[in-house]
Amino acid sequence: MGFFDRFKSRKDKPTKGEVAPDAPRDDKVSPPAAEQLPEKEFSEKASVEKAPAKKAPAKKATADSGPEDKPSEEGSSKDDAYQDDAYVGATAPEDIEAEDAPGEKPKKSWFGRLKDGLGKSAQKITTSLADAIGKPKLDASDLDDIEDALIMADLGVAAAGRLTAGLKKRPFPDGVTADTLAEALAEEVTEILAPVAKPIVINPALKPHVVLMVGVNGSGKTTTTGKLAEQWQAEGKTVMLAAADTFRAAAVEQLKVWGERTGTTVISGEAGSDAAAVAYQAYETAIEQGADVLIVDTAGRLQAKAELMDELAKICRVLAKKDERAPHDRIIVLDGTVGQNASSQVSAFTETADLSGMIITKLDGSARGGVVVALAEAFKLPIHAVGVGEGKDDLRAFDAEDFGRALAGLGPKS
Ligand SMILES: Nc1nc2c(ncn2[C@@H]2O[C@H](COP(=O)(O)OP(=O)(O)OP(=O)(O)O)[C@@H](O)[C@H]2O)c(=O)[nH]1
Ligand SMILES: [Mg+2]
Repeated sequence: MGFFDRFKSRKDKPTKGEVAPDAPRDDKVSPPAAEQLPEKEFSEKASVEKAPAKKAPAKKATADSGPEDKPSEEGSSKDDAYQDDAYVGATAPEDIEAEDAPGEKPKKSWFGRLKDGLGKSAQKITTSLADAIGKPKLDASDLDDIEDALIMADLGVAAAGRLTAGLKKRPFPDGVTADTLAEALAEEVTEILAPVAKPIVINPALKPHVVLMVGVNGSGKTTTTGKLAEQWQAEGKTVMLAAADTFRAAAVEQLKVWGERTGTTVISGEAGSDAAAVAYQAYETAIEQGADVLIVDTAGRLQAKAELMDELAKICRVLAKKDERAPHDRIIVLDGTVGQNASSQVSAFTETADLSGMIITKLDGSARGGVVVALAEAFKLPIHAVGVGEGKDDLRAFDAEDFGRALAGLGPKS
């Protein structure tokens, strides 16, 4: 069964926590397709979940509300269409506060978590350096071994070639030592990454600056939306969130939990309603309320599914009706554990949503973070930040030198 057949049959038979589109509803009306409506009409139908006056604690888990579902229970509340391929699991927001709980094990340092995340890639690389240690300089077979290891560590052929060419040119006046070789490699990697290490710059004149979050299922879009909201709110900006993942009621609930946690207003429509209409309504509301930033969280979609990619294109088109530059940032959220598949994701989403930048998540686990270098070399798109945990503070600006050092198995810069 194709995606739309499954989606349609799901719409006919509501799953737990969802309302069938044709079932009697409460006073809220699903917004009709955004492109068919005069602006005024569908701007009045958004559901606005006001930011709490004070940050409220997360709600306790309900049986099937989604955000609090344990990943292992996810199958019961998740649309079948999203069970395909690499779905990772829904957020467990009760875990998010764990870092603050007394008696919890303290979290590793930022660099420590990054190093863990790059561990698999770094290990392959440092092993390949061993044979060269003690020689006066790198010979052809050392360079071949290093190049192979870099490719195996997900850095891609182009970056691996560039890095080994860079190493070949380097003199080792005191001979090759473990330290001088790793330092040289870290510098070469940093050189590739430095030009793309750029934070998202919010334009205060836009009011709001619209940031669209896209990516495949479970890559970390909603969590990253929450983390960005936290950062920008802390900087004194007014942030609003648009729940344009309308496929699952649970997705809207998940974003609302982030809204509560970060003191951010969430604008949503009915589950199953038109995602583009919700995005448009949210944009209208954010303009009316003078918000600085609107972050639009979208549904995960596989890059190969044309219908889903068309829906994303429609969200972009509809937002551009208000301001032709909108969405002002179009960010792909990539799961750092997927390796080379990230490249095909970036290619496909660039075609549909003209990506302006990337955020790589899950670099705290057993990630295959070497792919970040391959992405930087291949796409030259800004890498805005990396995720190193599930908490609201676990998003860091992308630091090229830290990354280069961690990948070469070195400690943090002094
Ligand atoms: N360890 C770790 N987990 C993360 C990170 N970012 C997100 N996650 C987890 O990854 C899972 C999926 O995150 P979501 O934010 O729900 O992903 P999504 O892209 O919104 O998912 P869909 O909307 O279903 O496509 C959740 O369990 C998150 O807590 C990260 O940087 N590190
Ligand atoms: Mg999501």
